[in-house]
This record gives sequence, structure tokens and C-alpha cells, in this order.
Amino acid sequence: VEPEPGSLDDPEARIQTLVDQLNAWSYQYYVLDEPMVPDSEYDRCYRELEALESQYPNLVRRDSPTQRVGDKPLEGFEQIVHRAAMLSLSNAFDEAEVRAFDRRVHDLAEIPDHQTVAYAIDPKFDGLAISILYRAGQFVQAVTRGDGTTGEDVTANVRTIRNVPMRLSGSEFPDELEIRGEILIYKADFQAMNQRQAEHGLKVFANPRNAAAGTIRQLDPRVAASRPLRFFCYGAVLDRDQQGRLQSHSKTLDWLQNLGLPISQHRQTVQGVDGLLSYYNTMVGQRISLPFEIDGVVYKVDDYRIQGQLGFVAKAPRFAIAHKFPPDEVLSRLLDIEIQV
Ligand code: NMN
Repeated sequence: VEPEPGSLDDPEARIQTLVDQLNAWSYQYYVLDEPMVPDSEYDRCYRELEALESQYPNLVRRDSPTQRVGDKPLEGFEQIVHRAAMLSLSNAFDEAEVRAFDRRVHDLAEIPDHQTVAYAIDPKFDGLAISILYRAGQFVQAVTRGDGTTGEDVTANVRTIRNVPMRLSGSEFPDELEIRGEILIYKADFQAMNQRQAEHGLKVFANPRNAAAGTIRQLDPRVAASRPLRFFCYGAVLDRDQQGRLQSHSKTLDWLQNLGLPISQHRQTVQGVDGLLSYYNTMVGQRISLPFEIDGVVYKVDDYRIQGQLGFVAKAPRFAIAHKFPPDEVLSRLLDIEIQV
């Protein structure tokens, strides 16, 4: 008699069922922030999977949640040349500079004054930029920005980040997909982590960004696995055909979200410079209550055709700008105190 798939008589199928189930629950828990089952249920399946994997080591899957605990330490990080440079963004520090940006977009793309430009906006996460490569839908490589041209292969560390999918969902992805995003640590996780570090007489970090950057450059992936890193995807490297099909940045993010990638819930599409400034003011107000640190907001011309007309200057695209927040160290010091009390 053929064993029933997923039953205990067929360990390979049972392992696959458990991996798929745990990954689906993890997606709900870490990406959507809506757990579907109690932790005890998740943990029970996890232990069953661990037991099967130790009994059948050759059946361990690369996308198994047990593979996120970190491999053996590395000797060093390999240097990787980015296939598409990781650019930086020009900055705007006040309203006049944002208005000048919108003016330039109109002028260079020859958009009449009475027409507003659609902009896609994201919070500017205060973490570190990362490029992640999926091949045939499988996570294969993660590289830091470095100098924008060459970065470091930190695949082993990024594999431990719980909301980075090891496998894309659905089938609507190209054979190779390189995505870009930010690695960060939530404020509350940072406080707890620093407290643990202090209790163990270990290094205490100055802020979440330093902690995230220091963790990603750790040679021991088990250390990375023990730290509460999170990831947000904010774009993909697309060729002209793909841009033509997707049409806009906001539709690209919809597509990436459907592939199971974590996309910020705070993204928005707005019309014209007034839309930009009103979003900015909203975010200035929300900044302190957001669970993660941001140091500004990023405005991108949404339509790829207009982006293409604008092109690039030096190392930054002309179709995007980072509107930076004024420094408010006093405010964040106050926040630290509040959390510690
Ligand atoms: O290391 P992982 O497998 O991500 O688990 C860490 C903790 O998070 C565990 O305590 C686990 O129970 C919890 N967790 C819960 C769910 C859920 O759906 N309730 C999903 C993923 C992780």
C-alpha cells in the first residue's frame, strides 16, 4: 500500500507538509503581524519537524524554518560586485527643496504645470540597505550595499531573518529576481536586546541601526539568528520589459507583496507636491510612535515612463529624493527613558 502523503509513513511528504505549514504560519506572524495559531501549536509542529529531520538528515529542506538558526561561523565575507549598482538618494531638508524637486520633475519630463505628478512614498527606514537574490523563487544570496558597486556576501546572516522568505509564493516571478530593502531592528526589540547584552556583560549598542549593522557583519550566523533583525522590501531590479509590464513603482510593490515579501504598510501614493508635504507632516507626527526608527520619507515618481525620462545624476536617480527629518536626539533620549522605566 502506498503511504498517504503527509502521513507518518512517508517522512519526506510529512516534512514538506510541516515546512509549508510552519512557513505559512511564520508569514502570518512575522510579515502580516496576524498570528493564525497559538505559539504552542507552532512549537509542537516545529518539534515534530526537528525530530523528523534528525532522523532523516538527508531530507532536510533548505527552506525549513530549522535552517534559520545559523550555520557555522565564516572566515570572512566574500566581496560581490552588484549586478546593478545600489544607488543613494539625493536629500531634501526643507519644503523649498521638495518644491524644487517637483518643479524639476515637471521641467525635465515636460509635464504641464496644471498636471500633478503621482508619487510613491515610503518611510525612510533607519537601518542598512541589502540586496537579496531569488533564483527560481528560492532565496540564494544577500549582499550589503558596501560602496554601492561592491558589497559583502552576508547570505548566511540574512537567512536567519525570520521575515525574509526562503521561498517566494505563487509562480508570478522571473527566474532571477533581485530585490532591495532595509534590515532593521524594532525599537522595543532593541531595548530588550540591549538589556540582555548588558546582563551578559556584552557590548551594548548605541541605537537600533548600529545594532542591525553590527549584527549583519558578524561572522557567526548563530549570533545573527539570536538577534531580532527584521526586513522591509522597497523595490526590485527590473529590466525595461518588466518595467513596461508593471508600469509603476506602486504596482511593483503590490506584486512583491503578493510574492510574500514584507512591504511597509506605511507606503502611499499621492498626487503632487501638496500630497508629499502632507504625508511628510503626518509622518513627523507619527514618527515617535512607530515601532521602528525612520530618518525621513522617500518620494519616488511612481510612473516608470516618467522615471525613464528623468534619468540619473552622479550616483542618485533624478526621479527620487529623501526628505530628511530634522535631528531630534533629545526626543529619542526621552523615549529611551520612557521605555526603561
Ligand atoms: O524561531 P522561530 O521559529 O521563528 O520562533 C520564535 C518564536 O516565535 C517561537 O516562540 C514561536 O512559537 C513563535 N512563532 C509563533 C508563530 C505563530 O504562528 N504563532 C509563528 C512563528 C513563530
